[in-house]
Amino acid sequence: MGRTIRVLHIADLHCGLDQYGHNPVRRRDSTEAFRWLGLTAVDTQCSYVIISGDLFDTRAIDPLTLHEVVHVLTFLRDDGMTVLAIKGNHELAHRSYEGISWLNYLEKQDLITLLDDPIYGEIFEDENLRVVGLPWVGSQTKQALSSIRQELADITAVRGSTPYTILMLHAGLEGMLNDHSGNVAMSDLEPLYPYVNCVAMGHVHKDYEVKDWIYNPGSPETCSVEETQWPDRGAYLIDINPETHEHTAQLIGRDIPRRPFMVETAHVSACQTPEQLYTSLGTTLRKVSEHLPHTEPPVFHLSLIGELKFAHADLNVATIRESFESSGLFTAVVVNDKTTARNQGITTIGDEVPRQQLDIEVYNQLFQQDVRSEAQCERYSALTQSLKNRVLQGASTEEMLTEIRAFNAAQPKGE
Ligand SMILES: [Mn+2]
Repeated sequence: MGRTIRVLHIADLHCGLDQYGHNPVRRRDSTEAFRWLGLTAVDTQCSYVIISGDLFDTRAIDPLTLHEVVHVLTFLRDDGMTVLAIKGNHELAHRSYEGISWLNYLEKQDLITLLDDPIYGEIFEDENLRVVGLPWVGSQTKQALSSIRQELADITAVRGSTPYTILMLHAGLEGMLNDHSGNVAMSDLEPLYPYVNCVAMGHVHKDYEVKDWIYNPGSPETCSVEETQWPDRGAYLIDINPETHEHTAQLIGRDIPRRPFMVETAHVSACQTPEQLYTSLGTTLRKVSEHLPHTEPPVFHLSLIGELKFAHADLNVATIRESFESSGLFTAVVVNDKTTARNQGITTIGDEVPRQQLDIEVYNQLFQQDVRSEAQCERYSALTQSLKNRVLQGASTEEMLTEIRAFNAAQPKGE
């Protein structure tokens, strides 16, 4: 067994991701993950770091993110590491008419080697290995793969042998996510098998590998809550024997100290009023606070589910979010309203119904959706209709208030 060279394969770091509304802690989390991976590459004596697209989250990256990324790339360069990158779909030119992305800037600073030919792929080669990189080209990927295969076949015909070869690709592989969509299929990649020892993918944020040949590490940080279901994702350490062309790949995503996420659901159907719901969520907060991760403050995702017993207009998602935020326990709080309305859907009423009667019918159905007004929906509807007529007749605010006060005073007993 000859010498082994080690490669850190990463993608989809999305450095600078502005998640949950200008949250500086979350922005920094993305570059912290990159820093940890850089330190790991040094500690594990990698010779190469390959970044298969989406190092940055946006083509218009902010200065602090650039500074933090440059810091990592600088210590990698000082350590003698070769860093190879391709552009992902998030790294288009800063100004399209000039065609220059921040990755071109990093290359001009001698911090990365950018493989950037969108038609034939660009080839890097040294004494250990060859790397072919194709930037994100979307629907042109199949055509480009065919060109790359032809180019590698031509080179092999001239040289008579091939070095260990990695293909870097930023593309979705069909069938790897539930929606089965992708830019390339296995049948597009298979013709490259005689010329490529390892396909190092990026783009899909879920980790996957196929036949000890295709590797996709997925995102090291969590770019959306759906990604929390893939806890192993984030990076591969690939050990290559350049003589025998054998390799082994180890997924090390679980070791990345990424921001913990807590995902909870709250059932709203037992709550008859907004106040009861807020009380119940207070209990949820107490329970959650007893199970906090022992590391960093987590991102907290709360989904409200079930049938809402009161009017949707009285469900104040911002207030709920603020009540969790004010606990100071979380890095960010997200509240998703997935509740359904009672007596859902306004039933259709015939065309011939007079306008006033149609109005009453619609008001009745709306008031029936809230348990607090359901029993008296006809009284509420009559009041609404009367107030509407007054508005149309140009009544004063005082006249309207007088009617509402009279309505409240006549409230049936026990209500
Ligand atoms: Mn991505």
